[in-house]
Amino acid sequence: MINHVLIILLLAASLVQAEPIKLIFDTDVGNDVDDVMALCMIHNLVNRGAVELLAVTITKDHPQAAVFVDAVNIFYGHPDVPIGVVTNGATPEAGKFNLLADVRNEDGSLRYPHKLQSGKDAPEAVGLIRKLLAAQPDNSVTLVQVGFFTNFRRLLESPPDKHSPLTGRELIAKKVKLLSIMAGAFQTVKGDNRYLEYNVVKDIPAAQSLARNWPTPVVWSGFEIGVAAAFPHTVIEHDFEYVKHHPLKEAYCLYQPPPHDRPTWDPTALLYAMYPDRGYFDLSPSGTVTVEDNGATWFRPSPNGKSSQRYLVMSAAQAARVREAIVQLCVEPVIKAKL
Ligand SMILES: [Ca+2]
Repeated sequence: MINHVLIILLLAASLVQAEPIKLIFDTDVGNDVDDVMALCMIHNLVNRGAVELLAVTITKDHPQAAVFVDAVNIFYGHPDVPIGVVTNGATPEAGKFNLLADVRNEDGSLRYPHKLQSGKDAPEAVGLIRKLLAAQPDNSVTLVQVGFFTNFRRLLESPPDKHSPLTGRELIAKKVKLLSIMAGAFQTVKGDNRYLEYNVVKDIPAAQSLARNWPTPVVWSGFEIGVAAAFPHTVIEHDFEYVKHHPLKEAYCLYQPPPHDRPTWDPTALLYAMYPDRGYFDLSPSGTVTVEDNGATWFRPSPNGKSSQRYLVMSAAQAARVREAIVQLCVEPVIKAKL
């Protein structure tokens, strides 16, 4: 009898729904299509109840970027996700696919409806993040950064404000559980062991400050990881037919059409943050990442184990699993009706 009770209790415990991951997604959407892959994955995880998307913040300084994000959010049925924008940020050019937000159907209606008319109407990112973090339980928020370091560096260095008496660094230490970053390179790339990775070189002082001063665990997905798990272009060609127009398929084709397997840089940083215990990746020893003045990233193991930065390591077998997980999370059909 006691054994039966114990078994029932153990079963009940194993069936307890995990709390959704509280996520802030920081992106330079428009500069490459892998940001859109990651955003679609997030929305499908929201629909599964696995993620609570607190906000999308943007480091691409073009007003159409926020409008495109708003359009994708609405496409997936999440029109109320807060969007924050950078001011005086990097890459002010338009990008290759954010213009999808303004494409119209033959009847004049928007192909991808949106509420925001311009990023200029969205709040500035750092104030928005401070407000959201202040309202969350301690040690509960996951940050995923797949663009430049501008917003999170400014968050780190922000002073107390009306949302919190804490400095940015104190607020992060109190509220943030993990920062997962797509940036840098931690393996030799094309024979170059000092590969200068795009997300770092566009705002090197910000990357240096964050790498030096961030107070929580940080995991870096280096350039080599996304390259080793590139997105199969046949998926773009065949697996979005459930809907007439899909923003990921159209963005991919505008960015660089099939046949082209785009690396999954940003989705790998997201996948690790969502499923750190599923064995998709291994982790380096803990240590420190140094960003040099030219943007090169160097990892040094910490002899005392006190530092809490690591980078992703991925075997060929893991790469096959990672690729498939990213594909399936991208192509999952949009839920049109509540269950
Ligand atoms: Ca990106």
